[in-house]
Amino acid sequence: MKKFLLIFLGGLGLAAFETHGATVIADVFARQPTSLNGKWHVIVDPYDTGFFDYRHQPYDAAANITGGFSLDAHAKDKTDFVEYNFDTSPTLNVPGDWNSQDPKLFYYEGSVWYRRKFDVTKAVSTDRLFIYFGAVNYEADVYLNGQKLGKHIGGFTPFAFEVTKLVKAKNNSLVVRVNNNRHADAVPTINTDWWNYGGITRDVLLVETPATFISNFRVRLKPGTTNQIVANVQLDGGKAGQAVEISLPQFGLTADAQTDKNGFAKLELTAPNLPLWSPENPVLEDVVVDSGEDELKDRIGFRTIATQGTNILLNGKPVFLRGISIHEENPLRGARAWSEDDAKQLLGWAKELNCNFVRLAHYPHNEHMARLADEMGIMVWEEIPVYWTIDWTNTDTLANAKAQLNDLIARDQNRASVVVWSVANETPISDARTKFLKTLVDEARSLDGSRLVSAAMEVHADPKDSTHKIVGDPFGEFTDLLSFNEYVGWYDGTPEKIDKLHWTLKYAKPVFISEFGADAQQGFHADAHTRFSEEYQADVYRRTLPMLEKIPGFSGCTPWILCDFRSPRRLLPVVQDGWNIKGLIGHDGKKKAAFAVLKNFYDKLEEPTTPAANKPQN
Ligand code: GCB
Repeated sequence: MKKFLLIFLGGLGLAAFETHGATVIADVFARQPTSLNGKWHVIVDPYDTGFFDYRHQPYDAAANITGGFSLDAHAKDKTDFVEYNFDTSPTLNVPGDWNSQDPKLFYYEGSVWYRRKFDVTKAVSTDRLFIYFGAVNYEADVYLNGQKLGKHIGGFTPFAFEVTKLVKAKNNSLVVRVNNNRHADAVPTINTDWWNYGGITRDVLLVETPATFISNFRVRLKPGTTNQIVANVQLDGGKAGQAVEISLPQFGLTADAQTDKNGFAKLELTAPNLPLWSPENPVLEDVVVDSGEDELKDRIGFRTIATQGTNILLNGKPVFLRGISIHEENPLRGARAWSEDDAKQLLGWAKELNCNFVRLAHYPHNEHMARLADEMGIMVWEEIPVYWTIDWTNTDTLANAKAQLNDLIARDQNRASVVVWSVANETPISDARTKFLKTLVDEARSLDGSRLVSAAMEVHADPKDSTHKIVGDPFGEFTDLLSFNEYVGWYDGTPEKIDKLHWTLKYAKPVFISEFGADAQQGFHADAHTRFSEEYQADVYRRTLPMLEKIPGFSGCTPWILCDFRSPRRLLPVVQDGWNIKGLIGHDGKKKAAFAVLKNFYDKLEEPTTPAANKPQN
């Protein structure tokens, strides 16, 4: 399998990255791909029998020897011994997690083999073909017609394999072994507060490209300007000196350049009177990237995002992030979200709350989310699943986290809505942890110096006074935001404690509260002292929001969380039953009382006009 080397000569110098056996194909939906979604035959294989062929020869992944179920074999006559059969096996929907599709698979963690047959008619005989997966959780071993294409690790980022030479006109057999076992050295690791949905959870596409194609491109404002556009274009399969053109047809603007020996070209154009993207005016421009043989069209917004002292500046003006955290789950189905309709549902609810910002926790969500956020005018925090405790000293674990960050940035770098890359959530302080995260921050900045980089950190209490909260994680030195999760009133005391809090912040940066909240069972009403009641949760919100307003530099928050979501850690019968119920919306889709409290706060909040204008100082 060909490896791609994507090289971007960004404004900050040389940033090169190599993907792990597969690559992101940028702007994949613009290529009018053939969908391979639908019903796939599946074999549930808890003992990984399919990794051995039916005569029990061991499968050798390192030597790339294929065997077992990947051969999609059939008994040739009545004496032949084949102990599996995709044709007579049940089916599951792709995209889709397996847990919500079959009660027997609800808690299942292990391997499932998927098979789909397809025919191919190429539009142009010299074109290339790729099989593209939006995401597979967590490991995918992919085979076409019995040949291994490669392996992908990481449950939330896209990958593609070239199949030009392997594909036949008729009856191709695409087999994927999906395994969602949790591992101590993986990203995320064994313990998470969300459901470990297994399966081919996003679109599978057959993508046709010209022999030399635009594998990736990045178009954005030149740092420090609002009327200069700079574009990096990467061709795959070409020679040096290939002409590349970028245009914004509605402005009559065009620039061209030639590729270097790596197939890379950098272009610049001046665009006076370019309207800037913002939540109030989420204007997207048609952008066309043309390499002669290949052409891609996208709709891209232009804006700047920066910090200055304790302010976040969008297009040079202070902005308050009226946010909410979201998991990639449709609560009405109790299933992994994946479609444009799911994205509309989730972001529609965020809009109802009057949000201008969402935190897509705790891993990369599907591409529709950021694309729709671009159109709806919602700023986005995107995150990789470096969550709680990770194997901080393991170099493979770091490489895995870096690869997920690379793939996320490669996919969403043209989305104006995305303003923050988050490299972690609630990671306990240690030197090894700080070193690990610092490497990720450096990586994010070298790939994309045009966005803020952060992480959801922890808060610590003064040992002598539990109402004195200290935000002093040494990692805070390296992030653009001072972002942290706090649960005073839920895990830490009762709501009255919120009123007594006082804070020491060790860094003069914009303060962003990435989580606070409380459990509430939708429809359970009691007094505000009764845990799990809507009134208790609403009281936590009522007390927390004015308390946060007193923190100097308070620049936004994403309370936990928009909707209830499934979590195997939440075991209280009747009340939780396997759901984390901190949602402002229950898993019946009904709003809880706290929804209105947050909405009311956001409705009344005045946009900061001068630095820190709406923030009372202590
Ligand atoms: C957190 C975690 C989040 C949990 C949440 C909770 O701090 O970041 O993943 O779901 O608390 O509900 O406890």
